[in-house]
Amino acid sequence: SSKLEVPEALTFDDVLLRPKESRVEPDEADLTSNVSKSVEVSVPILSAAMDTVTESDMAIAMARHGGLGVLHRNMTIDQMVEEIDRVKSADELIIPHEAVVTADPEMTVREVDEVMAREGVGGAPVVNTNGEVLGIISSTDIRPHLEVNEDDQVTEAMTDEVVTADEDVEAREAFELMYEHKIERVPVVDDENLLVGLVTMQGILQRREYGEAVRDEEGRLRLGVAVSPFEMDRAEAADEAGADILFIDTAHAHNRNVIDGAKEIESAVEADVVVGNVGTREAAAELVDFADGIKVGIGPGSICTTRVVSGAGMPQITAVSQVADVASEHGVPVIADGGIRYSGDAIKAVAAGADAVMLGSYFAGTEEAPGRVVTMNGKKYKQYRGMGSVGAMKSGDSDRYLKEEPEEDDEYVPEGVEAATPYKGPLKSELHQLAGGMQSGMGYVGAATIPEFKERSEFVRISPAGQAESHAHDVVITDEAPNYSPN
Ligand code: RVP
Repeated sequence: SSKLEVPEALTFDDVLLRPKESRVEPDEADLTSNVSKSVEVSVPILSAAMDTVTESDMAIAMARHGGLGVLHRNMTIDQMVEEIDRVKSADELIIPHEAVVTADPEMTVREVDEVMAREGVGGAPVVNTNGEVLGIISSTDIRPHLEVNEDDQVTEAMTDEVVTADEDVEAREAFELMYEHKIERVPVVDDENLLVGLVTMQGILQRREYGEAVRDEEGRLRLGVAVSPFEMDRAEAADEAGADILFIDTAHAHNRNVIDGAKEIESAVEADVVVGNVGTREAAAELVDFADGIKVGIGPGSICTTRVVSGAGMPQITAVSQVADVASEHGVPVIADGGIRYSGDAIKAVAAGADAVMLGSYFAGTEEAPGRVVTMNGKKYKQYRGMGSVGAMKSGDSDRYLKEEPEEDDEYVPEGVEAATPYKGPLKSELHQLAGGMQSGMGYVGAATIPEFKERSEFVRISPAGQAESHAHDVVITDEAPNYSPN
């Protein structure tokens, strides 16, 4: 019957990139790409919105190293706002007024010394009750050999000719000021000399360390935040707190209610709105009119059992390619989400049409992922679980896989499992391997940029024999490579 004349759908292991003439050295390949219409990243890699993958620590590390973290939504709105604040203030050039440790002019030298020690800072603007900057005191001003009496008022020991900067100060200018005056910190003041914030040398040097960091117009790290299509207050709170992209986070976005909710959110917020997940052309066609990005993946995730439990899904290379066919015509970026085990999978996803990739299991074992390290049989692991697993559904108000909370465990119909993944150390080296492997792929295809690669790359279809040949075979591995483990 015609029902059995079925189309074929492919995934990562079914294809390889066809090598082509090249003048591109891998380390010169430029990975700059777009995650959504207005957010560009240095490396097109996102960490998944899962409660064992992305909280503020992960989001900070991802953005510092050129990618983007997407905060999960298994937390209260208040917690979410706090997490967003942590990311947004992590590398701020100007530490805002509320967060600056200040000294009161009435304080004694001893009191100020104690405050600075307690807060772990080396200096503090001296500010009167109106918020006016009277001077600045640093721990070097009050060392005993300077013959300052501990009971003196701070105003006697402080520097009162303060070097200040105004609100639109930039990093270079602040650096030069500090260099010229041999100082470590510069209060930022408004026209009336009221304290607005503080720039520190330490802060500037830290920012310099992360040359590829993904930042907003104000120089703050960028992040994405997962929201439900049915929770306007969460979406608005995330937007207000400074989320750069809201990810409408569903397991099946080709659903009328989801689309209506997503549209409503899109028109209420300033942030870009990425909608997902989908896996077909028709779904993409519904989203291109309003979405700033489309996320693809129905069942490819390592901890995902959707395809087995529901019988529905779409192998990821075909899913990405179908969605990208439609989205690219409308200039809407596509994110390939789930199923990526190796850097080669990531760059295959880009060849299929993705502008960026999202990974869960790859990052769940890193130091920056939430959760603690456990040891089993002498090996270190971290917990990793699907957001549709019983554990994740129970611990949050997540409605991605669930509308109403059951009372008994066995009433859940999960679409994910709870697992453990080898502990991997800091994110930085994982990201380095992933990005480096993607650049190698670009080298084999002869493409210097992501858009060029999407255009130039071609697939060959491979057999199970070809697949076996691809992996290390007929040997016993003696020294594990940092970017490869069989299975
Ligand atoms: P992976 O990188 O293969 O571990 O996949 C991560 C992705 O899996 C997530 O970004 C999400 O789209 C999907 N996911 C998360 N939870 C579940 C589930 O419980 N089924 N699936």
